Amino acid sequence: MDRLLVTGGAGFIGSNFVRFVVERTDVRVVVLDKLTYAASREAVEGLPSGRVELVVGDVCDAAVVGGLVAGLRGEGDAVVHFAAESHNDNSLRDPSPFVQTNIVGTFTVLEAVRRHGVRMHHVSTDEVYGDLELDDPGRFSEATAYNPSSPYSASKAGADHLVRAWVRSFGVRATLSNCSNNYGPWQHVEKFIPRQITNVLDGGRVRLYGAGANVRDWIHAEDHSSAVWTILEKGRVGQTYLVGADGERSNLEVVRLVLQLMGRDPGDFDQVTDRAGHDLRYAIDSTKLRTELGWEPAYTSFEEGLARTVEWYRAHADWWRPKKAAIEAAYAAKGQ
Ligand code: NAD
Ligand code: TDX
Repeated sequence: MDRLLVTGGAGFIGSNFVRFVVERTDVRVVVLDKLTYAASREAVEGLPSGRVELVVGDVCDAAVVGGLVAGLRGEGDAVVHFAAESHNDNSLRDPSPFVQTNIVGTFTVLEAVRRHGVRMHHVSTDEVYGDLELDDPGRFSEATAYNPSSPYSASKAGADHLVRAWVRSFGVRATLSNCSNNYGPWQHVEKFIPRQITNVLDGGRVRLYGAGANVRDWIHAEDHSSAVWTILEKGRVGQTYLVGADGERSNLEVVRLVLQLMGRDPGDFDQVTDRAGHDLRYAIDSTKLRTELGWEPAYTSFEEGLARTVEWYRAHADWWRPKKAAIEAAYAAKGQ
């Protein structure tokens, strides 16, 4: 690779990906990000200047996206599309920005790469497949039928369908990945793991939706980054790759582990109002990515990755604390 346009590169996973790329390669990166509430300028500043440029703009703005994509005509150039509204709970309150950014934004990127013949990688989620029963012996694979539950996951499913249609109808050179739940540095405090860690650091209470039986399949954001990089380098155009690190844990297990790692009683949490339509279980079979492209996760111990994440939040209170009070007030208003 030579030059990358990374949409949503100031968000949690996008910024981890940009850091992964500049620390390991000579690739030059342009980040296009609207800097919504979910973004962190700090996450991209501090990276080698001259290698990363931040353009503040909307991925739905065809003129801005077209202008940036027009500059990427080399064989080693690509667009990596992370930009999205990403929080399920927010999509239940107001689906509108999800439809706009996730569907219209993806359409805008597709039209630009179609016009300029540029390679694209589309970043998606395992939530497009709906959920599994707790005792289902199966996991999601590339062959699983789409069955999204929330406005967020439906908007991501719509975006995935657009990408496949643009590949087939217009010959766009795109790959797709659907990853499981990420954790790690720079994740917004609205999300499950950082919310609980920062609640403990702030002397507040840990909040579990319902009984906590819901299962998520956790992967460190750095492993998601290495998977996207592997697909950019070796993936076959038109193909979808599922990304996961065999990290299934119930929410109850995660909450108990966070409390234990932080020196608290593992039973010291509150059960709060459950999420409407709450997906029960996600689980990824990443055999295709591992066998065809030779990818392996580096974080094989969730417990160790989580312990490092706790330390990261402990050391970065200046970053998360200003966001915390408003997020907790919004959750409190919903009984969560
Ligand atoms: P995030 O909410 O932390 O970051 C999203 C970024 O996109 C932010 O920087 C935001 O400012 C930017 N953005 C939002 N709307 C925009 C717009 N209209 N124009 C330009 N930029 C805009 O999200 P994340 O958790 O880092 O997720 C990144 C991508 O990965 C998303 O596509 C998401 O669906 C996907 N994904 C996330 C997870 C997860 O566990 N978080 C798992 C699988 C896939
Ligand atoms: O306070 C909480 N208590 C709680 O029990 C919060 C915020 C969440 N939860 C539960 C809900 C979920 O079962 O924890 C689980 C994880 O919740 P989120 O962090 O909101 O993630 P999830 O809804 O699973 O979606 C995430 O993974 C897939 C990302 O936010 C998506 O962007 C990604 O596509």
